[in-house]
Amino acid sequence: MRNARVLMALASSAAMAMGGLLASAPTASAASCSGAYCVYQHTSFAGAHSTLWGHVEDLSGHSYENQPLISMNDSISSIIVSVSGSDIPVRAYTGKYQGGKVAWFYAGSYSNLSLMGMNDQISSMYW
Ligand SMILES: [Ca+2]
Repeated sequence: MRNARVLMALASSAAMAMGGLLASAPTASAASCSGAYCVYQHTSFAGAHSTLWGHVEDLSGHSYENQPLISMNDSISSIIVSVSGSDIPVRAYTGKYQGGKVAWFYAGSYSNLSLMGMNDQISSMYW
């Protein structure tokens, strides 16, 4: 009985240490995506955002789901592609209807589209 109590105490302090590590890790992010992919107005998954499942052939006709007055066209700066879409990359184009330059996004978090020359340039997306 006494040994069990000691083990319990050790386990809970280990859990607290883990929690502290997770909370302070620089790579930890509160952002998560419940769709096939999510797009964000700003870098680091900030600002207006939308959860998407399929094609958007002309982003100029679409605003962010939580900011109806802000167009998604030429404004997306970060993207999360969820694990559920891991085998199929999301294709993002600088022109509508697959025009212009294209970038492929496999499952993962892309916090700054400037790194691939796509910041504020995406006009259509396919998955
Ligand atoms: Ca932007």
